[in-house]
Amino acid sequence: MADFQSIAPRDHEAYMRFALSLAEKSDPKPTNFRVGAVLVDEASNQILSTGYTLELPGNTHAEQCCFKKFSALKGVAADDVGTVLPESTVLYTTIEPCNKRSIGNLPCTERILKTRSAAKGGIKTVYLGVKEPETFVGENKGRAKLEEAGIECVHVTGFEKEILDVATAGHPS
Ligand code: HJL
Ligand code: ZN
Repeated sequence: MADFQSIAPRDHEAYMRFALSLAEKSDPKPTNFRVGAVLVDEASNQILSTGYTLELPGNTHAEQCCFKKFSALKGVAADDVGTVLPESTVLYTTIEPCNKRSIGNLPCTERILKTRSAAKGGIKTVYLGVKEPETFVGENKGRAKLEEAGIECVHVTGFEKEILDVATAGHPS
């Protein structure tokens, strides 16, 4: 992704707003949330990758799309994305990473943890805009699981209503 960008280093609100603008690109569906995510190298303030729900073919999540696009860019297998992420990589996501998925899909929490077990690099901090509503899986333990494993999770406040409005567009009212 281009080096130039207008978001100031560690401007978490601006990055969250950018993630929200990505979520808006996702097709509304009653069966999932519309989420946006951005991978950033916090040391260089470079955007490494972006993603939104269902951006890539299949039943893809925003965070999953971020990882998959970055691994493709770097020419490594999707499972090995942690080996090419800088040590200072952080993830912005409008909704906290999922911990439970329909059969055959790895939860994004697992994907994030796997980046840390790679030889170098990996996600060190997750900035999230809102806790996942209990609509689909009951209480999501994604954040708790990440924190238990030593990944810092920071709630960027102030966007909850907008994030949920975007996330649930297409749900029955
Ligand atoms: C996050 C996404 C997305 C969700 N959460 N963080 N990013 N779609 O891109 C969480 C929700 C699951 C449902 C259905 N959504 O998507 O709990 O079918 O979408 O595996 O539980 O699971 P599947
Ligand atoms: Zn997910």
